[in-house]
Amino acid sequence: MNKRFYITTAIDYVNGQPHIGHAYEKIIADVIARSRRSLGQEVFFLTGLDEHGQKVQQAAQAEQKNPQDYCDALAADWRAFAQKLELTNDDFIRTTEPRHKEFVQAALAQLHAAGHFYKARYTGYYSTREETFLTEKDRRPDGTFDPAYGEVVELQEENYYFKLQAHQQWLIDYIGANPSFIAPDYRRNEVLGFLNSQTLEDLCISRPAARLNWGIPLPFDPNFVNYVWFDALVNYISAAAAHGDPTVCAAIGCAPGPQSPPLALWPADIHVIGKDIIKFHAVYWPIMLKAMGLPLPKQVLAHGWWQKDGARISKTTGNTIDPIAVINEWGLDAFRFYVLRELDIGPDGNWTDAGFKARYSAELANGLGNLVNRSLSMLKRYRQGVVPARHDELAADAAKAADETRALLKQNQLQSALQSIWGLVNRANQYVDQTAPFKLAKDPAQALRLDEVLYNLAEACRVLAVLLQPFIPGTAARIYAQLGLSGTPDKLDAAAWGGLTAGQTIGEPAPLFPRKDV
Ligand code: ME8
Repeated sequence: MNKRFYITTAIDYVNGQPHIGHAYEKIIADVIARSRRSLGQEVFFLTGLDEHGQKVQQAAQAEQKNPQDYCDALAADWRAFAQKLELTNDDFIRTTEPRHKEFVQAALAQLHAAGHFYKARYTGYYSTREETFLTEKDRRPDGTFDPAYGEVVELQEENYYFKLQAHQQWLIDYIGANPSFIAPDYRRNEVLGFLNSQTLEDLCISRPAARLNWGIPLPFDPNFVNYVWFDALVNYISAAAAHGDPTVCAAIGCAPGPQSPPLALWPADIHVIGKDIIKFHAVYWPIMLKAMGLPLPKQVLAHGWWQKDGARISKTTGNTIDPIAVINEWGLDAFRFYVLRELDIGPDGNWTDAGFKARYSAELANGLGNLVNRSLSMLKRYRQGVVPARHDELAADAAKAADETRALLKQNQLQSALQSIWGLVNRANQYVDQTAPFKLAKDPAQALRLDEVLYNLAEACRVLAVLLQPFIPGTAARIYAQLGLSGTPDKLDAAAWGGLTAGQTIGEPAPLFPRKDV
């Protein structure tokens, strides 16, 4: 059984509709998943929904629905959203599914039996919005708590705690010895800075069912439900167990599911997450896994946050971007291209409608779209759509783009890969201007030269389709179809120059990105 390249996203809270941040993260993971398949790896891509906890319970209450009905209705919207983004996820996990709940209980029972939990009484402050306990250390200099915590109440209650402190030095050493565990680098340094300067507080892993009942009951004490973050993080291994992953099933003692054949998934290769939830993934999650006797994921890849017009995206201030509206107006690939080209994985990004339109116009309509349309239209007009004999004038430029893209995709450098691919787009457009095929066509003595130019252009378009497939798969498929090629350009090896055969007939050219008056 070959281990698959296992990539996951954060599972989103179902307390509202998806926004650009959710879309961005899922597209990053999808492009990496498609890239790895294109490079010949077997991939398993997981995404899903985080359905328990106070946020969801309160959102359901606000709509006077029972939480399960509320989640079921919204889950349909979120699944449809994944389809709208053309995600190639292999599974979609919901934390209210029996397969997940049973697994969480098995993991909790095992950790409890091994002595990782203790029960204690807590007196202090609690942020309902963040579902987290606060201490005096969390107060700002003026004595108040950050408004991001929402209402902070004083609380006294008994709960179960997970012993974290004993693992602190191990985790510091692990992160030090595995520099690619947290990416980008500056996020690793932040986590190390935190771990080196503060003593880890034990993690409260329960909530009294009397206060919050929308959660997974602790198997050893039904008066409590599991803290939503513990429940949520476990999705990455409960899904693996559901597919019969031998490593997870051996550690947790769960029976593999009925599917056949079982898949080897764990450890995950990449958890794609946002910067705000790095502590959960790079501190709590590794310690949970260690306590369960499981290897750690190979990488936690943290992206930044989108803002709009320089301000934090927020429903209350109304500066949201509805990805579905953008996709309906401009097309999915324009959206996928913009978020990946505009923002590298790491820093925060700023969405402006003007910036979106400028990239659409310059890079998609006038760049790629114009290149493909004029290349294929000229081939149709001057050679009845029949591919001339092979010629290698742009072969070195195409090989450079392909080699760079291959290397960059292996490092998940999506933005740089797009820059490299556009190096070829621009070179080919420049080649049209330099060789002026429309002039060559007027001179019968230049017929051979025109053949050469037309081959180079058509073949450059084909190579571009292959390189672009992970990013803008619909467009890549359209370029292939317009070239008269069957199949999909889904293997990077096909980027080798010379794939178009002399004598084959292309299909119908049609604009890929219609120009819009903006
Ligand atoms: O945190 N820009 O769920 P969530 C970019 N259920 N990314 C953003 C963003 C923005 N403006 N807003 C949110 C949760 N995100 C938990 C995760 S995983 C075991 C549990 C990202 O719906 C955010 O960083 O609040 C996170 O990675 C994802 O969207 C889901 O956020």
